[in-house]
Amino acid sequence: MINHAIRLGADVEAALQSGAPVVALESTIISHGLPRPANFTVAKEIEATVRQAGAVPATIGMIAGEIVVGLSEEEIRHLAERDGVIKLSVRDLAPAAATRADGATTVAATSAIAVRAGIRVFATGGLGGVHRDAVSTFDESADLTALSRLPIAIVCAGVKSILDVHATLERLETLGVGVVGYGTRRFPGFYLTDAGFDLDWSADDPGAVAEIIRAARAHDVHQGALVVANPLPVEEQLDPALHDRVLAEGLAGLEREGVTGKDVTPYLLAHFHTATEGKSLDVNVRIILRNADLAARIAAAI
Ligand code: PSU
Ligand code: MN
Repeated sequence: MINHAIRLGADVEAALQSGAPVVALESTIISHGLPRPANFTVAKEIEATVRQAGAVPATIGMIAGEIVVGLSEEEIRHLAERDGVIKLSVRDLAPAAATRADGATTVAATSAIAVRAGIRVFATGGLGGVHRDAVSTFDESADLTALSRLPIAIVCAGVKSILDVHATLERLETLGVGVVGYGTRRFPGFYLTDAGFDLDWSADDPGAVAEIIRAARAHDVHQGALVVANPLPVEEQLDPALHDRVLAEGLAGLEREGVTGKDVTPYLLAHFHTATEGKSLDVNVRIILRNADLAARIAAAI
């Protein structure tokens, strides 16, 4: 019989035991969201950023069927460089474990594992959400339903701009997921600073976010996640005209090549990275590093 316990990295275990701040990090962004060889370098930079800001990074993924919270550098390299690493949402974890697969966890799976391990702050790039053609395809990321039932704060630059952002915000409301703008009352648009929608709540520093998290814990009434939406400064965003053109091409490519389901997001991100000649990659990396830094400061403030 296989032992299906979750393995904690040594640093993460020590930090959780002593109550030191820990930030969860996902691995799908490494295996499926960023191109090689930058993905491995960026994964290491994300961890270094979390450490510099005073927290312990816990990159989460699956190695040979074992869920690991706090992957080692060699394990991260494995997920970054190997072919056949599976994109794992929550529902995939058990079959992947039973067949001893190597897998990278999405926002949904990473948050579920993080909460199980006792980690309450998570940094990523952009959330999954409602896809633009969801009315006919029903394609809505499992990130949304996972966040509706998980007490975790997730620092992101909004939802990916490849999605129907308005519909995603409506679903977040329905599902009871909190959304607070970091230093803004406008919802960020991932590659773009502003997705064009107002927010009801904002917080201006890590302490203010930590206070919201403490209130939620004390009340023990709201069980869903808190999305901390951290926009890129305008001068660092992708050129909006370039963004709109590349996105339109990418969406047409999906149709032409018959891409559906879990391949849609990786396809569109890869299209951006090639069609912008790496400009979107630079922006994506900036987004993730800024979110990692903020998440660490929030974890330290709790
Ligand atoms: N954000 C990024 N890059 C990514 C993703 C998010 O900047 O690769 C990944 C996350 O793991 C997220 C997933 O959970 O895309 C959503 O995929 P889908 O739309 O198939 O649910
Ligand atoms: Mn989907």
